[in-house]
Amino acid sequence: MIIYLDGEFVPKERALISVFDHGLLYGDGVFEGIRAYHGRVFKLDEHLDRLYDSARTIALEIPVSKEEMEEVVLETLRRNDLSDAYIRLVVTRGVGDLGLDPRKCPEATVFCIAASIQLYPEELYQEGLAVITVSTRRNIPAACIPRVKSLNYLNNIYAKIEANLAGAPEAIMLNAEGYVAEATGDNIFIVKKGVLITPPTHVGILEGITRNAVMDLARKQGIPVEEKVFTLFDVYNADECFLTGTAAEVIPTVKVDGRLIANGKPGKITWELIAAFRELTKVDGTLIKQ
Ligand code: PXG
Repeated sequence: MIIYLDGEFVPKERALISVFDHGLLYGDGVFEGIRAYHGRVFKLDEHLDRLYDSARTIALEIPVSKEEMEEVVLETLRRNDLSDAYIRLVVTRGVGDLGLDPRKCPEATVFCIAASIQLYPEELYQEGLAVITVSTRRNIPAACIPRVKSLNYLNNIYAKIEANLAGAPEAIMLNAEGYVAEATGDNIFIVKKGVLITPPTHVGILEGITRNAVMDLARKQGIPVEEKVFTLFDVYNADECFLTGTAAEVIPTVKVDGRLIANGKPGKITWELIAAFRELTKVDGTLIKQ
């Protein structure tokens, strides 16, 4: 495995980070999780835009232009001869001393890992997930902005631990006011009377690339889409529910907190969107080979 690290392509064994890197010491940094399908990187521009927006928000200067970063991702895939892959692109504050002041770090650390992808079992898509709501609330934007895809994932990890202890594959997180926010690594959608509904970003969520792609697909199919706040009442009484994310794509959710969603089977609109999303990944995306 060949890793891109600070301007070089090195074997995995030589891709090492200092213990003084503030990404490690303070979770000070940003990242992206990206997929490649059939020799194309899905929504690469959108992922790069989000990475640079996240970095700007935490006042982190990325020492590589967006155009160069695109080439970093593509070249990492080429060096590993991958056409279907999971890509992890990370920018940390870099090496400093033991003080948390970011000014202690003169230059950001940049690395890119491309690995073969571990697919979710097909049964999960056929049968749907049974998830729970956890007591850990999503970070409030006034403290730690959820739209920033930062290296601080402890909020989500607390929720994941609660899900693990309850034997659930994913967890629904509410915001501090009790509105439905998102899952630990996925966005949430419900369908009610033919309308596709997802929380707006101001609820305090990551604005998922898959979320946005699914909303576009729905609109193209003539399905009305609304971004509006809702509660667990709306989830329990939804006609359909699903989660979206780079890793899971579009995955039906058929039980929440022990309540069946409608008849407990993945819904019709969910199936249509799963199919449309799978088609999109075949044709959309930046070609890896020139
Ligand atoms: N919410 C959160 C909190 C996330 O971390 C999403 C929503 C979905 O966003 P995208 O852009 O992927 O549609 C995420 C993304 C992993 C993994 O290894 C997690 C994510 C992405 C890729 C891999 O668990 N989270």
